[in-house]
Amino acid sequence: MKILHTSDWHIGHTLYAKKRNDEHEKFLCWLREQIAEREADALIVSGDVFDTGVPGGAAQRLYYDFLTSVLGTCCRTVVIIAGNHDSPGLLEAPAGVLERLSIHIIGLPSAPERHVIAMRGKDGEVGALCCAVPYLRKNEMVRIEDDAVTSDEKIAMATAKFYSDVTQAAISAGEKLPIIATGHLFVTGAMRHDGDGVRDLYVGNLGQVGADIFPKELSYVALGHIHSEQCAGGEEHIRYSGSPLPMSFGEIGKDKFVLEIDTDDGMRIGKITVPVFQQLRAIRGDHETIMRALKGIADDDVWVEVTYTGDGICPGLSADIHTIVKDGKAEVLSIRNNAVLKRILASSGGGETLESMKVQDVFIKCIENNTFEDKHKRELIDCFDEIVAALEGGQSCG
Ligand SMILES: [Mn+2]
Repeated sequence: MKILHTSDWHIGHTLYAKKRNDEHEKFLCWLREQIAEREADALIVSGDVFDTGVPGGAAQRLYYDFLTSVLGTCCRTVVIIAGNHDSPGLLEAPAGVLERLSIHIIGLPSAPERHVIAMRGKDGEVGALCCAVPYLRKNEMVRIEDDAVTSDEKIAMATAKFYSDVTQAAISAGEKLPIIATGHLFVTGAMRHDGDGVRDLYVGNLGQVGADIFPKELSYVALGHIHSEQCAGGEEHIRYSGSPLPMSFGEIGKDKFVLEIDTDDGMRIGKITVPVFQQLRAIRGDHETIMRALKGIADDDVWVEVTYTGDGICPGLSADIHTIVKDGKAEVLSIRNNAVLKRILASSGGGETLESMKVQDVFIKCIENNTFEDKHKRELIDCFDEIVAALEGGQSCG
């Protein structure tokens, strides 16, 4: 059997204020072509289908149009799990209808056997089993009454137990078939980079687990949550497909993939490079550098992020930038003036520069310069983290 693994579509995502529906439409059209050309038997989407728990009509339309288009291909099974950005309820609402079409939606954890999905090959026979495990929220997990372990350890133990139970259910359902699991979580050691839009700051939600929580009977683990393609815990068969679109300007130049797993060829894993559907460009420098770079790309169909790093405050920066690009195709989505922020930092003392600090550190510095009680400081920092997470996701928490 040939299975395609993808995740973190984030349909409905915006880059600054720019909607990305065109890119998603192109990606889904391309994905459908890949399914047909490669004669894939199954498709697994490992969470974060939508960017928010309340996706708009256009975003949902893209999703359902895609599912409809897949029905006309050789792909006989589609498995979709909810990620931390998805509303499990919204995703599962049409599950009954979609199941009739062999499109399986798993939003919430339930009885282990309900997570086992048969995937059929071209001959119509079951060729592999999928243990479809969605993003697991702490409050949905088994309570472990043991004060000797921390809350994070309890979540990791409950997660491991859930994977073990579902894998056992698969083993009893069909002997000797390859078993493929899904997951939407952070496996220890996974690589991230700034601004990749991955929320890992959720208070009261799943933190991280070791790759050793996945039972050894699993032939492949199709993971979502991390936006760059990589294997987890050094295991080739435990993999993140990564998001198909760059989630921020920080990901410029990084290849994006959909993974192809062949169960008949020793679980061979192939990487299919996703085309770039929208050119992005980040420009940093002083006034002259920025103007020169913008002049060079003004007529290109490109979205630009500008960061001014010169010494002067440069009050006319925005106006100058808009004059240069106003008649071209290039669109400047963001202008950040670091000089203004540098001044604020300098006035608060200390030798830090903005470049060397994380967003959260800057906020903590502001908090420290005020007289708050400790417990209020903690609350404010938590709230701030939540806002940052929401902004990185492009929407409010959901
Ligand atoms: Mn994601």
